[in-house]
Order: sequence, then C-alpha cells, then structure tokens
Amino acid sequence: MRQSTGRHRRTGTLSIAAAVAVSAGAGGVYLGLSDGDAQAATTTVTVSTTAQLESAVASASAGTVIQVRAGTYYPTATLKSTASGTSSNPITLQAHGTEKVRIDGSKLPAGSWLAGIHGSYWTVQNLTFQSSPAQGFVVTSSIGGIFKNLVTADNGDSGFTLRGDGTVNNLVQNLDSYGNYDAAGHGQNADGIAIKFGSGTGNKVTGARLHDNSDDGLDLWQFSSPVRIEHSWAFGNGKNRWNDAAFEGNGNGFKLGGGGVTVAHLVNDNAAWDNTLNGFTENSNTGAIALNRNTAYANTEAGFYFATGKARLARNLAVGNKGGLDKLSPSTVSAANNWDSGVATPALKSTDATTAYGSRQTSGALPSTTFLTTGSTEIGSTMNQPRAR
Ligand SMILES: [Ca+2]
Ligand SMILES: [Ca+2]
Repeated sequence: MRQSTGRHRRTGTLSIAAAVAVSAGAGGVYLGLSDGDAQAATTTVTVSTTAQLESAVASASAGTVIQVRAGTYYPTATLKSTASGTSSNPITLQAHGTEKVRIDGSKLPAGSWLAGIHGSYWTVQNLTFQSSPAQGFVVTSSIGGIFKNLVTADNGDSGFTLRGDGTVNNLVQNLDSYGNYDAAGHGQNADGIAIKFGSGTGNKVTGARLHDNSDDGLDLWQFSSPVRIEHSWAFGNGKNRWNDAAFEGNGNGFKLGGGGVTVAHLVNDNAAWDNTLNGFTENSNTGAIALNRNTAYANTEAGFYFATGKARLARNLAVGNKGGLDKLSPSTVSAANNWDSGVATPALKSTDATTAYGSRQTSGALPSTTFLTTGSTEIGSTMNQPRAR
C-alpha cells in the first residue's frame, strides 16, 4: 500500500505552517496541513491488492483518498465503513486515473453485501461492483454522498441501494446497474437502484441506465421523502433471464412508491422501455408525483400507471405500450401529454435501442442516441443529459 501526501494549497502565498509526518506501516502516512487549516488535510492511499483495499476501507477517515489500481479484487468480507468525512473533507474511494477496476463479490460468504457505507460525505467513483451473493453497494443513513460513474452488475440482490432515515443530499450520477437477480427470492427483490425504507431530502439520481434486472429498474418502496429522478433510462427489467421456474420478478421501469407512503417525487426527462410491467407507476403512492417529459415505449403493461393517486403529468410521451398508454385516476392532473385530447404524437426518429446500450461518453454521460427521440422541444424525453454537471 503506497501512501502519500495530499495538500490543499491556496494560490499565492504558501506559508506551510505545519507539516506533520506520522509514520505508520511500510509506506508511512503523511498528513499535510495547509495554512493552518487542519480541515484541508488529505491522506492518499494507493492500493493494488484485495487485502490493501479491505484495510484501506476499514481504516478510512475524513480526508482519506483511496486510489485503486487496475484489476479485479475479490473481497472475502463486506467492504464496510462507519466512518464519515465532512463536506469539505470527504472520504474518497475511486479508481486510479482512468484505470479499470472491478470489485467482485464471488468469494464472499452467502448473503453478504459487497460494500456497505454507514457514514456521511463519501465520494465513490469510477468503480464496478459485481457478482455479490447479495446487494452490490448499500449506503445507509448517509448525508452528502457522491456516487458517480459506478457500475453495479450481476449481484444477488439490488445493485445500488440508498436506505434508512437520515438519507440526505446524496447524488447518484451515471450509474449503470444491470443483471441483478436474487435467486433466493426468485427475482422478486433485485432492482437496478433501490431507494427504499427510509427518508431524507435532497437525494437525486441522474444519468442512470437500469436494465435487465430481475425486479424493477428503480424502486422507491417506502421512501417517504421526495426523490428527484432525471435523465435516466430503465429497460428490459422483469424478464426471466435465469431459467428460474418459479420466477417472481416484477418488471416496472420506474416504481415510484409503495408500502403506504404518500410522497411527491419529481420525475423528469426519463425513459422506460421493454419492461414487463409498467414504464412508470405510482405503485399505490397517492402523492402528487410530478412527471414531466418522460417517454414510455413498448412496455408490457401501461406506459404511465397512476390509477389511484394525485400525480401531475405533463408533456409525457407514451408509444406502443401493450397495456395502454396511460391509466390515470380522476384525481391526477394530466395536460399536454400525447394521450390528452388535441395533442399530436410526434414520430420517433428511431426504435433501434442498440446505441442506448453502447459505451458512455468519456465524461460518464449517457451515450448519444437517436433512439426514442422526436426532435420535439415540447414532449417526451430528450434522451440525453445536460453537460457540465
Ligand atoms: Ca418485487
Ligand atoms: Ca422492486
């Protein structure tokens, strides 16, 4: 394990008042304190073996930056931490530079999560978490997390999870979560991303691709505070791809509630296609869920299922959903959607999804595609995401 100095420097004068070097282990730990501001101290730890990775995560504290070198790592116990960073001095876990890093749970004991964060102000980025016997990556009651450019694939339960009360101001950006399947539950639980059983404001998912999971693409079951979901795609969920004779996966693209909560989630500029149930569903959440400029295409049930609540739907587009374009209760507010009277359905430029499955842009943004685009500035998903986020 190589450890080195990190130091925040203000431009201009560099009066390095204190530089404290603490010897610890072969490489030594150097705490660089800049300009009398101990809050700015960082410690960079570079790891290249599984044992080093496990140790670095277990001993991380505010300001620790863990850089993981290229390769595949096989933890033998859940990568777990209860430590917190601070808003100015987070704990960072990331691939070294542009190197490809896979963290693989196939050597974990049955039922183990691959990674579990129980602290605040973590930044985790540019890593793949795969093949766990249970959940891939679980964040519990955390504040201020940034989870960026992650892949959670082929795990034995949901790929990425936010849960617990006190889940506040977390950002999940550019997540790819696919192929997750819980064999023990015959597929009934494994979602691409689960934000379930908890509360807390300011949480956002953007730029996600959630596909080919046994249960739902996104699931907000019993999360009682509004979540913002935008520029994300859910597709191909709920299919029995595992030859499970007792398969019980659901297959909603965006499942926006359930379990008795009433909450007004905000759902803008997303797309759902080829899911085995609905594209977008309240799932018994009777709150004023707001849905603007989303597209539902070729789902097996309804494009937009909001049959009991007070959802507010505007400028959404539904095409070719076998169970109907929309199923809305009289209490919903529906305007300027293509099922509303007098609203034309623009032609889709492409119904070939190949490019939507392709590589992301260098920044981690969704791939460029004409799939499901119409050129309209009025209705339906743009199928892209703004730059410079
Ligand atoms: Ca389910
Ligand atoms: Ca689910």
